[in-house]
Amino acid sequence: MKIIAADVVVTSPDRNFVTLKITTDEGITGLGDGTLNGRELSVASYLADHVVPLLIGRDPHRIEDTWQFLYRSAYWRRGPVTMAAIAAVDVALWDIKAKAAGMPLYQLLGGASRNGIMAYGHASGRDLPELFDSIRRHLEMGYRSIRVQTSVPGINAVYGVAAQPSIDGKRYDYEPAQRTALPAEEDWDTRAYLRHLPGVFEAVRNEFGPELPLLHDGHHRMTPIQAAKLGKALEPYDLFWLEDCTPAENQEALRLVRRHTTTPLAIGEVFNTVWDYQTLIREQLIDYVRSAVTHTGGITAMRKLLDYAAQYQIKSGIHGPTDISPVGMAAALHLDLAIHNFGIQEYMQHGPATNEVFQQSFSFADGYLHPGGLPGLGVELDEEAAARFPYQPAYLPFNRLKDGTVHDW
Ligand code: GCO
Ligand code: MG
Repeated sequence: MKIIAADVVVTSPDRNFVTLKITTDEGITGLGDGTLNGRELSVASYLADHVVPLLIGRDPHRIEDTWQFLYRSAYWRRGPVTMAAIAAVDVALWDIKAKAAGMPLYQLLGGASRNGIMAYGHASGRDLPELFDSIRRHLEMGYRSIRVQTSVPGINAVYGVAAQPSIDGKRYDYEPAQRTALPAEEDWDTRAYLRHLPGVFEAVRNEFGPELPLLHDGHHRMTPIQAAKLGKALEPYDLFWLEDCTPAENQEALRLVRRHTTTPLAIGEVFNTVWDYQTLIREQLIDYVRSAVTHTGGITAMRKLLDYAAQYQIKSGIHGPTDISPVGMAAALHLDLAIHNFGIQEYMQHGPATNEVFQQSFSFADGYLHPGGLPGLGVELDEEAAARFPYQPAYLPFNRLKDGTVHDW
């Protein structure tokens, strides 16, 4: 089999997505996700200008060789744009291989290690009643594990909190990127957040009981000592995890957090290679790996990263916000089903326009996702529908402290 074409499709149904479609001389096609929120066009150019010409004529079955070739022959290593582009190729090739084999992709990764994939959804509220409503709505939608984000008194806009409650009761309408020409400015105060959050978790536990798995995302905003303090303060509420408590590119910082708290820690959605986790995994400073298949070099690289983590009893918690396309989500689900050290899968639901562009075969019921039984990833791209939604500039916001200092968002 030979690759005869590779097309980059940029579409913006509910938000921007970058998709690579690889076509073979035998008529089998494969899809890969290269969406990088707020930097979509860079990945599209990396693919179209520098990668697609290298793919034509290659044997699509040689996935490991293609991965190593794209990684090493660029000379320049790592980085989100490069690794998202490599991921798009890698996932498209796995899709082709599985379609050629006539099997759902998870079968090629070793087969199912479980019956379903436990998923968590994002509840949020500006105050407790709104937060409780959102949690109830997520339970009705089938979620059995819930991430809790809440406004903080004195701060105008906080990461993860929907501007208004969902109208149809079915969709979660928090979307990190905003369709603005420039990034929006938000405000932040870590001390106010640290004072407020433990009380919120106490109220949620009192209302929903001890069993419901609860998660929280610190979104890189704390110093190590602040993160240690928060982890300790949240211990009575038995979190499933505290995510991105510090800007984790300083891996050693987690030693200090770990020394002070038994709250489980999840890190890595902004990482893109196994090297970003070297100290974190070897010293067992985290409990969950948060990388996205889409941003970490695809299934080939994620499998290696998660196998490495497994030796240290560290589990998966694959990134799955709306900025991972249905193609990237499907790739995550096949991997989740196959690996032994699965932890949990993030699942933020896409909107109707996205579901029209990407026809999907996964299911979600009673807390569990399943990728379905179609050959390959189980996702098809409707290119005519995609063409109806051209790219729209959209950016993630950023934070400033009260005195004007730029802070992690
Ligand atoms: C999460 C993430 C996202 C990111 C988003 C940025 O845990 O789901 O923090 O919401 O903010 O992916 O593009
Ligand atoms: Mg996060």
